[in-house]
Amino acid sequence: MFTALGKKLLRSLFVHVLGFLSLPEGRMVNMECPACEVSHLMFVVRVKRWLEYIPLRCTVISHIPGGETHYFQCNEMEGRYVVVVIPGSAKILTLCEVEVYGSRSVNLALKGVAVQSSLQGSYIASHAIDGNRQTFHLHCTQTEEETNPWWRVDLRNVYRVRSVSITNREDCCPERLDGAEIRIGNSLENNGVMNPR
Ligand SMILES: [Ca+2]
Repeated sequence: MFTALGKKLLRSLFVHVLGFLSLPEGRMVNMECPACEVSHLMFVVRVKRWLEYIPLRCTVISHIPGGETHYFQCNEMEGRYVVVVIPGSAKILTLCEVEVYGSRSVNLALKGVAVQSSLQGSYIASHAIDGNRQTFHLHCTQTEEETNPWWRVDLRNVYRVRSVSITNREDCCPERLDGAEIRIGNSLENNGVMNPR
C-alpha cells in the first residue's frame, strides 16, 4: 500500500508528533534520535509561547443599531480585564451597558471597576456597568473625540468569559461603535488594548 519512502516518511512524522506531544510531560519518545530532545523541547516551548499570543478574537463589532443590546460569544477567553476599544483617529466611544458572563448567568461586570481613556461631560466609565441598559446619559459613558478611545472593566479576578453584551446608545450616531473591538486578557500593557480580541 505504501512505498518504502512513504513508510519512512510516515514513521518519521509519527515519531516527531509523538515526541512533540510527549515532551511537555517530560517523556522521551523519539528513541531514534536522543539528541533531538533539546530541539524538540525548544520547538514545543516556542509553539506554546506562540499560541499564548495568538489573538483569540472575541469580536469586532460590525454594527449595533441604536438602543439595541447585542451578545458576542467569546469562547471562554480567560482574563481579568475586558476592554472595548475603537481603533483609529477622531473616534468617540459611548457605551450604555457592558455585561460580562462566565460559566454562570451572572453579570461579572457588576462587581468590577470601570475606567476609560477620557471623559466627556458626566458620561463616566461606571455608567456602563450600573446594571441599567437605558440609553440616556445618566446610564451611558462617553469619551472625548480622540485616537483609539477605550473603556475597560477590571473584573477583580480572572474568569473564563463566555459572552459579552453591549448596549448601544439610541439618541444619536450608533454607527460610532462600528469597528469597535472587544478584548479580553490579563495585560494592562497600553491600557489593556493589547489583550486578545
Ligand atoms: Ca448603563
